[in-house]
Amino acid sequence: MSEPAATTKLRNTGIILSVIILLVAVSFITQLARAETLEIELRIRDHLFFPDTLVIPANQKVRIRIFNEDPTPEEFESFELNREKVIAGNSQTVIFIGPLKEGEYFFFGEFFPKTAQGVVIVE
Ligand SMILES: [Cu+2]
Repeated sequence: MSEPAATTKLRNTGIILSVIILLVAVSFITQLARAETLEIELRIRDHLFFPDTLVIPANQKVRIRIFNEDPTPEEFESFELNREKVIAGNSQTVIFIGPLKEGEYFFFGEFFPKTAQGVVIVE
């Protein structure tokens, strides 16, 4: 049994509207997520961090893209940030930190701890 053409048309319009609303909602959420995550870059060169001081805002999630420009591997390590990650020589990785309270959070390169040192200042 077929339903009247007007009912079918109404139902299709409803489905199309739902899809449009869903797409708008998804793009809105994506933009929100993008705006909330700040990205900063950190480089390792000659077993040193550049910059050695990263200033980030409190209560915000931050993506740190770490480039290891040395040919040897290094491990980003921080007890205070509770992070450790090995980065192979001449490659990059990403770590996420935060949201954090105001303060200073030290980090170092576990393979070259005497030279590779830095701090995240949250303010
Ligand atoms: Cu470690």
